[in-house]
Amino acid sequence: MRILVWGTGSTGIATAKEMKRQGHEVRLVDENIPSRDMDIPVEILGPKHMDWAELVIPSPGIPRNHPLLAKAKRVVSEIEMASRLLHGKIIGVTGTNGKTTTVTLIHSILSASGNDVGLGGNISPPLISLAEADPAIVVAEISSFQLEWIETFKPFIAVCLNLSPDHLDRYRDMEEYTSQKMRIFQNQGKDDIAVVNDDDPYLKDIRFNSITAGFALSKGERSSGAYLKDGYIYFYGEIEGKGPSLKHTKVRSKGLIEDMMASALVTRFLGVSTEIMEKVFMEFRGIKHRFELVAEMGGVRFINDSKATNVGAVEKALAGVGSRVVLILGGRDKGGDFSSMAQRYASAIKKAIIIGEASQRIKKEVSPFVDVYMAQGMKEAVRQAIAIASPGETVLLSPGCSSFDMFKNYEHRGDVFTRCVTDMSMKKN
Ligand code: UMA
Repeated sequence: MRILVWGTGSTGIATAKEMKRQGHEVRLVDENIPSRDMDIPVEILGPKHMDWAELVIPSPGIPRNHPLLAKAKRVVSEIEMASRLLHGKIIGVTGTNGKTTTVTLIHSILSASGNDVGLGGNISPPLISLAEADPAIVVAEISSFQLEWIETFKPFIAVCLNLSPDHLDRYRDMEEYTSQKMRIFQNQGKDDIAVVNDDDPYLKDIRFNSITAGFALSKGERSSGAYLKDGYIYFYGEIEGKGPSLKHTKVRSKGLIEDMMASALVTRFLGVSTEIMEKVFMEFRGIKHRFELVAEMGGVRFINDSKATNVGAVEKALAGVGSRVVLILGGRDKGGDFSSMAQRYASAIKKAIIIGEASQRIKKEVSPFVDVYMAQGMKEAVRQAIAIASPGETVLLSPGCSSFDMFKNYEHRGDVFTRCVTDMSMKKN
């Protein structure tokens, strides 16, 4: 088949390689000239490519309404192609926040219990790069972008962790964003399993054709599920029993508890013992750039939550922090509502230090409720935060925006924050 692979990021490269390995005629295109050396020839995309291609596989970053996609004969996403090549069971995890933590936990629990298990998707590497190894179980982090062009993609267990406004620069409104996310369940049959967060207002009333399991802080009304009691996860329904303790985990936040409940529920369905789950939870130290404790200086904790690229994630971080906070936020606007967040957490936020392209809008929304300082960049933001924070308080980078106005990506933003904190702490000592 003549396949056009669009995008020279990690998805495009992995897809082009796999499609060639499968014997297809492949052309790799991009609208921009790649800034690094490529081992596959790249062409600059034009309308002629759409005439040539029988199938187009766009990378997740290409907007669905791109005018050139309208000229394609057929479009499918990379995860669709990957799922056709993978023969093992797919566990797909989506949601606005906590996806990476949850897939990491599920993968660790399944590995610790001796399964042949692969990990990929939005977390990287792209799902399609697992096709060659073809593990017995694949744990896949799935974004709404990746779900846009699926046809038959069907996880055996599909999870939606939560929904809050995100990517509103790409989707018309929350309804459109939600409907893309719900596509993870659309091809599931009655023997498949849907796992949802019953404490989430967008998810609690959703019903599916598949076996549906809910997780929530208290016992729900689904046919099966998980809840929290006396520091333990309990399961009910066909998987009933006492689950792992969460009393001795090293990191704690509301979001992490939910991620652990979802991971426990998924792995319980796969028959993993409580002891293995508990061991993995106890040893878990958090993931880089996701509520990561990077330093403690003069009684002040510094947390790098650079992956919080939407306001829902900022709220989750604030809910879990457990102290007053000097909050560094801002970047490229993704259309979130900073005003409700600031109102809700006004007493917890000592000062909001705002950086980046969206700073004027954020200032307007936040300043009626909390004190604001406008910083020129990360260095100034960290310097101010150190000057403002008192012992027992936390400096939290949780931007609620994407990073592309000032940084290469959220990892780069988190690294710059961490470096500024470390440099300034060294100067202080
Ligand atoms: N491009 C165009 N035209 C466009 C837009 C982009 O030609 O209109 C080209 C760019 O020039 C570039 C390429 O497309 O060469 C980039 O494609 P991409 O942004 O999809 O980059 P990948 O490296 O393939 O990364 C993607 C995911 N990126 C996005 O969803 C934006 C990565 O998620 C994911 O890790 C990777 O695939 C592997 O699966 C990142 C992300 O931000 C981390 N995801 C969002 C999130 O988590 O909120 C959904």
